[in-house]
Amino acid sequence: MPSDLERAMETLIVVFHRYASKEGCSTSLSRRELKDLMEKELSGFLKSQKDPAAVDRIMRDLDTNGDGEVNFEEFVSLVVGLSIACEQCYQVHLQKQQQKKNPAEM
Ligand SMILES: [Ca+2]
Repeated sequence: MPSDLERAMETLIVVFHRYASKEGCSTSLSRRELKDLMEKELSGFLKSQKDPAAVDRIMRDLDTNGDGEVNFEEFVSLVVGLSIACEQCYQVHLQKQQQKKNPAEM
């Protein structure tokens, strides 16, 4: 049985390849594949990114080797960045819960 973390890593790989295999090179995301992935898989996190230029900006930021596509390594940096932002929100959430439990200590 894979652990939660192992399953999360497997999911990252499977989701990346599901979108990367749609057109062109099957081991990297084109702009259209990246847009599709962000709209379908990150819609909750990127709700505010209605701006069409946002995809181009994210694409440019992620494409560190400058080949116009986003490979797995470049994709993972997006996931890591979002995960760090989420973890910070989670810490704030935990602190608020703590404050509710022990208001006198704060
Ligand atoms: Ca690239």
